[in-house]
Amino acid sequence: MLYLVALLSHCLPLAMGQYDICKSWVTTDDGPSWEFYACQPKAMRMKDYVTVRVDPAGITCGDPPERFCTHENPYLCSDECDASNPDLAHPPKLMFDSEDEGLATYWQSVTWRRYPEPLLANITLSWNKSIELTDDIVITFEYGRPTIMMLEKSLDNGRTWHPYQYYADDCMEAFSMPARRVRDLSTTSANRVLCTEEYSRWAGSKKEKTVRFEVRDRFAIFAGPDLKNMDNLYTRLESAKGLKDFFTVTDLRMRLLRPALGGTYVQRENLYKYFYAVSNIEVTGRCKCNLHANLCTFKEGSLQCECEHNTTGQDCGKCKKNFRSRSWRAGSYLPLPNGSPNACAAAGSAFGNCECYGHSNRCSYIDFLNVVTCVSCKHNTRGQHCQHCRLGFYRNSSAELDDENVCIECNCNQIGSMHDRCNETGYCECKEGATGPKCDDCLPNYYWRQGCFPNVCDDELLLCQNGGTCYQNQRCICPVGFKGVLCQQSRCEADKKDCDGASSVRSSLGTVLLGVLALQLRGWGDL
Ligand SMILES: *[C@@H]1O[C@H](CO)[C@@H](O)[C@H](O)[C@H]1NC(C)=O
Ligand SMILES: *[C@@H]1O[C@H](CO)[C@@H](O)[C@H](O)[C@H]1NC(C)=O
Ligand SMILES: *[C@@H]1O[C@H](CO)[C@@H](O)[C@H](O)[C@H]1NC(C)=O
Ligand SMILES: *[C@@H]1O[C@H](CO)[C@@H](O)[C@H](O)[C@H]1NC(C)=O
Ligand SMILES: *[C@@H]1O[C@H](CO)[C@@H](O)[C@H](O)[C@H]1NC(C)=O
Ligand SMILES: [Ca+2]
Repeated sequence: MLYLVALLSHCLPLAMGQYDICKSWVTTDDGPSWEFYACQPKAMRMKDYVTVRVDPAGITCGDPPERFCTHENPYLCSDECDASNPDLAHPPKLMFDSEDEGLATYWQSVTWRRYPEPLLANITLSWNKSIELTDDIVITFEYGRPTIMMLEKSLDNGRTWHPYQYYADDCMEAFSMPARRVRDLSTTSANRVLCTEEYSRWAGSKKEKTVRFEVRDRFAIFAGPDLKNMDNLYTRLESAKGLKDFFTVTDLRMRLLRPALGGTYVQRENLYKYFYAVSNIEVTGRCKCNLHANLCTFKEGSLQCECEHNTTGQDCGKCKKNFRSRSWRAGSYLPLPNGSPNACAAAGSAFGNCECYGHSNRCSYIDFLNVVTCVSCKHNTRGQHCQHCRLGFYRNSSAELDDENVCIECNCNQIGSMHDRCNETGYCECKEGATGPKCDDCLPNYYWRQGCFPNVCDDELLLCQNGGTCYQNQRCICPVGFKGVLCQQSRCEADKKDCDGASSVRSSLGTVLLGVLALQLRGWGDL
């Protein structure tokens, strides 16, 4: 186990002294006891804990070995990339090493020999842990910065991705977006995703090497140019919707879309000078521990918060077992300067022994029953301990009693079911003819029309008579001269005026019986 915090804190620019202890032993009038505070780990160099993936396969240069040249020396293509020779290889890990000797080591892509097919590469960084950025992301390119690239982020370990920033020498042309600068954002737009031209223009490959995602400039909107007023930033992070999440990531992806062109158009006769080379990716941030931990350690290949306040989980995102008498809450930066720990409390610590499985924060004593009961059970629970599901909900058998998803809505079909309650496995009680767990299907020989109705006709038992045809099991379409549910009745018999005198009596005993049967079937009057 590696305690990273002390190791790295001295080299970080953003020294925020606040919120660095989770508890202290204090003496009060009632004697000594622990006092708890909102707390967070120190910022760290996150590149030390990252896993990287470069796509597509074969985009890294050197397999097979290949020559390349630089924009400064376009006709001296004597440099070589050879994956099998450690001195000439440029694997992805060289984006994260420390370059103590001052010599740049870098990942390099193949050259753009397939021009005009675009030269595309994705560099995906994953931490398997939510991280809150505390300083700029700085990507250093050797031999020139891409003319078009994009930064994306994920908050759910790479399941979904969102644009973070667009970079192009011409934002309108590349992304149909106006060019903006982070410095020009305001308090209401601090988390806007924008396109910037500041890092993509050609300035000579030695001069301007870095591409930034400006975290400090965005913080400065609230905390002032030198980040002196961190209190204001922390207040905003608590109150402005989505602002904290904007600076939180589990993964980052650089989508390299067009390499440096040396300030001019692509020269087809010399494609060996177009490629990507990244020597460093600096990501500074802290583990997100929901203000319940001040240490974050690297265990079994992943960062983990050392949770306090009787919380647990990778991000201290839940209460420990037996500490669930109120629902879990993140700690808060407010009120300043120490914030609120919002610690989890032991079952039984509040009121006698009233466990509410985390579905209620409040217990109440009912005098005439002499019981303590949970008040306002949330998450669709009910009962003295919020241990039952509300009517219309059933118990999720794969969830524990203290899970927010413990009660699932019955979701009975309003028309097909008797009521909106269901049994323990989620089955609703169906009206006649309806079936299925939610009563949204019909039994055989029934058809659905605002509920299930028995078939009037089918092609086996309930035949339409006298040459009538069965329409969708719902009615017989009768030939001229016949009517009735099963066309069993001659119009002559029913109404002598319909008769031209030439019709004969066709009704047989069988059709009369079928007619009676059909009339008795529920729903016939609807037709
Ligand atoms: C890069 O990732 C994006 C999704 O973020 C994907 O659509 C694209 O195909 C990937 N490109 C390469 C070259 O793998
Ligand atoms: C991610 O972290 C969790 C919790 O520490 C761990 O259980 C899981 O194995 C990790 N996954 C990977 C792919 O490292
Ligand atoms: C967490 O639980 C322990 C053990 O019961 C207790 O001593 C401690 O005070 C609790 N901490 C908090 C923040 O509630
Ligand atoms: C049941 O609970 C599990 C565990 O919390 C959850 O993953 C799942 O989504 C829940 N099922 C439904 C239908 O809500
Ligand atoms: C719920 O109802 C369905 C359908 O009637 C039945 O199969 C199931 O066994 C019932 N479950 C329980 C727990 O009663
Ligand atoms: Ca390097």
